[in-house]
Amino acid sequence: MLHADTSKADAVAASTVDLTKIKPYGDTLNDGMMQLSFTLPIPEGEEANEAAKLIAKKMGLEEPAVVYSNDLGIGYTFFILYGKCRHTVDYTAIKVPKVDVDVMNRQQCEKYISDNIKRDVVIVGACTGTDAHTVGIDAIMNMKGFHGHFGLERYQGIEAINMGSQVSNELLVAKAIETNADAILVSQIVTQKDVHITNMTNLVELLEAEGIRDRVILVCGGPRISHEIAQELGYDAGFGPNSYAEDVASFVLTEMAGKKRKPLLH
Ligand code: B12
Repeated sequence: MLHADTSKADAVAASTVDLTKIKPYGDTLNDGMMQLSFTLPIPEGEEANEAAKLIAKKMGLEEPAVVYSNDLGIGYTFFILYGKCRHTVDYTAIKVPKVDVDVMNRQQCEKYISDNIKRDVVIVGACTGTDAHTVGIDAIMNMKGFHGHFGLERYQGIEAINMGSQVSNELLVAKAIETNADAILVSQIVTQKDVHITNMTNLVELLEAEGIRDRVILVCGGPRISHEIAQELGYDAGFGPNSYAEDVASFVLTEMAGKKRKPLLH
């Protein structure tokens, strides 16, 4: 997408890009220039710079240059390098599985509830297992939301129950049953030893054991979560970085109205 202040000359250049062979852009189109940063466990100096350049070369960067290096104080050095990427990708061949929903804004969601669902929608959410990163689930559920997008608590017609972080799957399922939840939201960041996969799969198994998996809409999110991963793990949808409450609300509401799910107790 071109920014509003992009000059006409740049706009012409962008329209002539061969989308089957795109590569990074620095100064002139297709120059391949890119910047990368990393840390090496060696002290700052000429040898360290050379090591950083060799790493970049092995990664396929041509003419790598160290433009910044900083001694981290413990025999480690941080680098920023520029270099030319020689690879291209075919942008036209890319297909990313995405949540397929027309996103409504908050007011449209609220109208959708009163027109189509005609009762309050209950959504229970938590950051589960050992994961203590509350900010993501708060961004989606809490009143103030994220980046100027109000959270679900702000939506008329949605009862949003945010259980916080380090919530066990058992507790989350119990809460969903107690509140007759229409949807369960799970936030997961911690991925050491794929702990998020075990944890997220365990939730699906618990819901199945309770016989309620097909009666709740199950949504997950987090910086490493994609719709594809979510579906592989048995979830209805997955949301990654830069998702907002309206994305989730639109999905949950259209799922509720579209599919004839038998809700928990409604
Ligand atoms: C803040 C922070 C912490 C804080 C958390 C405080 C809190 N109350 O949340 C503290 C200090 C506790 C912490 C601890 C740890 N952290 Co930390 N932390 C971060 C940090 C800096 C920011 C995360 C954040 O708040 N992002 C902002 C939110 C808004 O973004 P988000 O979570 O992606 O959420 C958005 C989407 O993903 C999505 N979303 C998220 N959840 C959900 C849920 C649903 C249902 C939906 C629809 C959408 C959705 O919507 C949100 C808004 O768009 C990140 C690095 C970074 N810059 O990302 C590391 C990071 C996440 N932490 C990391 C690590 C390793 C840890 C520790 C293990 C460190 C340690 N060795 O102790 C511990 C783990 C503690 C634990 N038990 O979980 C790693 C994770 C690496 C990985 N494997 O992916 C990161 C990436 C840092 C890094 N580069 O290494 N951390």
